[in-house]
Amino acid sequence: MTEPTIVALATARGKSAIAIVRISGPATRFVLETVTGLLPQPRVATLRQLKDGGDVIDHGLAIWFPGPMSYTGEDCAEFHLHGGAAVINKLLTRLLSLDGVRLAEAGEFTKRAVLNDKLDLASAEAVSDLISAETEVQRKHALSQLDGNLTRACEDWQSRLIGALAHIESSLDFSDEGDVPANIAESARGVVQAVIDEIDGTLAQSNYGERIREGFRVAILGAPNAGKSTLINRLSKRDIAIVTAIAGTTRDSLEVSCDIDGLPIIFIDTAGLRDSRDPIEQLGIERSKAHAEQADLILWLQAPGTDDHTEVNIDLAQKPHFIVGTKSDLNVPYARATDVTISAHAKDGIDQLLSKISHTLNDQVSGQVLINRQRHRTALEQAREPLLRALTILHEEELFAEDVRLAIRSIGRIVGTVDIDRVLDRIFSEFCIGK
Ligand SMILES: Nc1nc2c(ncn2[C@@H]2O[C@H](COP(=O)(O)OP(=O)(O)OP(=O)(O)O)[C@@H](O)[C@H]2O)c(=O)[nH]1
Ligand SMILES: [Mg+2]
Repeated sequence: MTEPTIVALATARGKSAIAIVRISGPATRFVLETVTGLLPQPRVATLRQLKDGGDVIDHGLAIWFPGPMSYTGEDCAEFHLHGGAAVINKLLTRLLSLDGVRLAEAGEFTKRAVLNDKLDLASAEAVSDLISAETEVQRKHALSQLDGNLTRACEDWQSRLIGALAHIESSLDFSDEGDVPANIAESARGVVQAVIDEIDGTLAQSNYGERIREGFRVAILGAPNAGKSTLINRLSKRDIAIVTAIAGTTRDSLEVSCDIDGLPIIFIDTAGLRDSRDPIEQLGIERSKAHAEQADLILWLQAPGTDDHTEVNIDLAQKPHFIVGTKSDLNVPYARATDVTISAHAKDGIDQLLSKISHTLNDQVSGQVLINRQRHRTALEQAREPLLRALTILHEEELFAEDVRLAIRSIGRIVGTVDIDRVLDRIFSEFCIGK
C-alpha cells in the first residue's frame, strides 16, 4: 500500500498577506499537474494559476521539491497563495478531493522526515521547540539542538564506547589466558570513565535545559499585604491580580509568563502566608507552600515596618531566594535585612530586581546545555548505570561488553536509533498540524 499524500496549511490561520499550503507524498506530482497545469521546475518558485477544473482559485507560487531532496524525503510541494480564509479553504478542498490525498496530522511532515532519515529524533524535537520558542534563550537553545549539538554528543559517546568495546574484544583474540591485558583494560576504563563524567556534566545541566523549554518558576511569597499582587501586575504590565489594602486579598495563585533578558520566566503570585482560620484562605496558603517547593527561585516580599507572620514559615534556606523590601516609597525601615528594595508604585528598583533574577538563574548553568527533556535525562541516566557497573568488571569481558552495549543503546534512544516507534508518536503529538 502506498503512503497517503498529506496536505496542510503550514502558516497560521487568520487574515495574512501570504499563506503556505504544503503537500508531501507520492501523489504530489499528480496534484501539482492537476492544480497548476504544468509541473514547475524543481525548487524554482513559479507563478501559476491555481485551478479547480476551469475555475481559478488564486494566482500563487508553486514550488516542486522532488524527493529525496525535500524536507520529508518524499515528493513535496508548496503553494504560496493569498492568506484569506476563502482562498485557503477552496484550495484545501480541491487538494483533498484528489485521489490519495488527506489532511496531515500534527507533526506528520516532520515524522516522515525522521522515518526517511532526514532528521534524527533530537533534531525533530528541536524543530518543535523552535516553533514554540518565545524568548531569545529558547530560540538559541532550540537552534543549537537543530544544528545537531545533542546528536553529535550522543554519537561521540557511542563511538568512543564502541571503540572501547572493540578494543577489549579484539585483545582477547591475542591473549593466551583469555584475560584482558592490563593496559587495554586500563584504556577501556579511561574511556568509560570519561564518558560517565561527560554524561554527569550534561545531567547536571538538565534542569536548566528543561526550564529553558518550560520556563523558570519564580514564586512571589510573603505575608498578606506585602505587595505581591501589586508586583506581579507591575511585572506583567497588566492588572491581572486584585490588589486591595485588605490583608488576605489573594486566595488562589496566579501565573504570568514573562521574557526577562531572553529567559522564559513564570512569575507566580500567591496567597499571603499567615495563620488563618478561613478555610478558603487556608487552601490558598497550602498552594503557596506547594509553589515555594517547586520554585526555582523565591522572592520573599517584606513590607516596611511590619514583621513577618512567622507562624507560617517557609524554609527559605532550602531554596535560592531574595528578600525583597517593598513599598520603598514609604521610606520606612524594614524589620529584616533586604537583598533589594522596590516600590511597585514608584516603579523603583524593578529593573534591579529583574537583573538579579536573570543573573541568578543564568548562574545555575556552566558550560553547554545539551538536554532539555525528561526523555533525554532518563536515557542518559539509563546509560550511566551500566557504565558505572562496567567499570567494576573490566576483566570479565562478556559482562563488560553487555553493560557497555546497554549504555550505547540507551544513548541511542535520544537520537532515535532504538525504540523508535514507541517514542515517535509521543514526540509528534506535541507538534502543530502542517509541520
Ligand atoms: N506605598 C505603596 N503601597 C503599595 C506598594 N505596593 C503595594 N502597595 C499597597 O499595599 C497593599 C497590599 O498590596 P497587595 O499587592 O494587594 O499585597 P499582597 O501581598 O498581594 O496581599 P495579599 O494578597 O493579601 O497577600 C495595597 O493597598 C497596595 O496598594 C508600593 O510600592 N508602595
Ligand atoms: Mg495579593
